[in-house]
Amino acid sequence: GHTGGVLWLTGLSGSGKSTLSLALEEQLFEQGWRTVVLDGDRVRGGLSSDLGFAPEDRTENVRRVAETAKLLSDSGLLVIVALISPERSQRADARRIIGDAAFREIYIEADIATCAARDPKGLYARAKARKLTGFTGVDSAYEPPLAPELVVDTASLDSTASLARLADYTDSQFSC
Ligand code: GGZ
Repeated sequence: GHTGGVLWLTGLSGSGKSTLSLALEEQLFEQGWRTVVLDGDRVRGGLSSDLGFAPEDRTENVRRVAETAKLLSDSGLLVIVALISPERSQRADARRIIGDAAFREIYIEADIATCAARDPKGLYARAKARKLTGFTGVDSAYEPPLAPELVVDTASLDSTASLARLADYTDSQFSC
């Protein structure tokens, strides 16, 4: 079995947070775990549809997702959060809301050149052409975690190895 808990995946757009979240959820589901994914892109279609990408809007987005993750984690689910959550203070707030016992900060690390080369939605191209402003990593800051519980370097690991690292860590922390 497993306990409740929150895997908080932070990283740039295109670093692999969403892809890894869904792959991990699928693997855990096959092991009989009860999981939920809270992905920024999806949260912004509903729970946070009134918010944009100004720093204060991102802070509110992070707060809402952290409060939701806490409710779900407290009822025994393994919650996988995939949010850029660019500021250290935002992630510290999430940790405070959720509590140290359940919260694990996971840095999905890929340098900006790698993310911009992947550019799955063409957002980096639009940001560089100044058709999109305030884009994280281009003209809005991303503060890398200083002491994350886990780093997954998706620029050097392939998707299978990245998933294995994340899944092994999840087992080590939340199996019982
Ligand atoms: C960053 C943006 C922006 C700006 C739209 N900056 O890679 P995606 O497309 O699919 O996921 C990104 C998503 C980021 O939302 P989050 O809720 O994770 O951000 S935060 O935690 O900072 O609140 C990206 C898209 O939204 N997107 N405009 N300006 N990402």
